[in-house]
Amino acid sequence: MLLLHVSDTHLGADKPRRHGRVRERELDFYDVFDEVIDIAIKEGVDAVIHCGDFFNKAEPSPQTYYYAFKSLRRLRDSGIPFLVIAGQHDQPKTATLSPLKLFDEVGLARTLAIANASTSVIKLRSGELGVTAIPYTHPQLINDVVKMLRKPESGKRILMAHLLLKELGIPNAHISLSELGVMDYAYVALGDYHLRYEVNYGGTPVVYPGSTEALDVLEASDERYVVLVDLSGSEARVNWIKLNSFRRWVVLNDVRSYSQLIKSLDKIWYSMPGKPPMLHIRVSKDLPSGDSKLINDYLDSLVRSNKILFYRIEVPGVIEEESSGTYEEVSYVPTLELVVHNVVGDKDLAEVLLGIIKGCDDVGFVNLMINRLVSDVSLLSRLERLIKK
Ligand SMILES: [Mn+2]
Repeated sequence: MLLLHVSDTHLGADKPRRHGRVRERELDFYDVFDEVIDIAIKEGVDAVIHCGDFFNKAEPSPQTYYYAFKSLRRLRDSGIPFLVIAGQHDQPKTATLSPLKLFDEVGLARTLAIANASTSVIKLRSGELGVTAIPYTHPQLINDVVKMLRKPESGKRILMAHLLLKELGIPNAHISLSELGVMDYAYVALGDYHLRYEVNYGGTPVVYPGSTEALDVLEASDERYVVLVDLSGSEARVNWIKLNSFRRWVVLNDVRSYSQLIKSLDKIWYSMPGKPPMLHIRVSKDLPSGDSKLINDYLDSLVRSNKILFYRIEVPGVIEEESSGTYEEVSYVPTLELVVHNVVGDKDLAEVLLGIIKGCDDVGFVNLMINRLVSDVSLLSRLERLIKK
């Protein structure tokens, strides 16, 4: 029996959000989820198990539904069930429906746990799978929930949960491995922690695959994964599968000068796989004063030529946002109208010029626009000024 374990896909997220590139960033999350589906189909798994934060928020946009639906339909058409539990991001804040329920209703997912833990035995292609499922639960309540859990009565047993283990050594952790009682299970599939983590507890593999995209530079990693779990033998076997289509971060620490930055980046371009990366640089306190502007201008040019998606400069003590003037105003798909308006910077003049450009196969219309220009002295002198610039 083969399972593909994935978590924290955060569909609909566009983090970190940057001027003008929000849509491209959002598409990254859909791309990588689609790659996960490709892997599931290629490996011929019995089921995909998703450990929560499938969506980034409990009210996904139509676009998010569209991409989620498309990917999950491919999985269903290959006869592979999708088993999912809710993370805090999938749980509605009020007593309304979780978006995951919708996928249950149309037969694209089997939601095992949204607000309450559950135990079920699921018939899969190569046998029965017993699943104990714990959705996101407040850390103060988790021990009570765990005490009430029943083990599944038949099949290979796994535990799926969206929680933070105390063993991770981070604040707001939920529970420790011994409190969770993981030894009753052949495999423990976890979600909530966005980086890869694996520990073996008394023979039971306990695994966080990590999120499929980094939502922040602090989660940046050169590699991101899904986990192929083989439950055929008496012990679970864990295989880490590297994802390819996520967007990389380039993080440069202690940048001391403009020329040093250029040199470091030149080296990086050679080895950079995949999409244009996101760039985060931390400049040194003693950066020469003129270099700051040079760096900004250079990074702006990298954004414009699509060598990077965006950049962020961290100055000691402050986080400085990427601030490229042109990109703040140009929307994701720069239309002819936007480009002309941006270049001309004068609304009336832009309209006349657009009329001429767009009407170029309609001589009458072009003449009309030229007449408007010639008959309005101020408009004509504004055009002269623009040309001289
Ligand atoms: Mn998450």
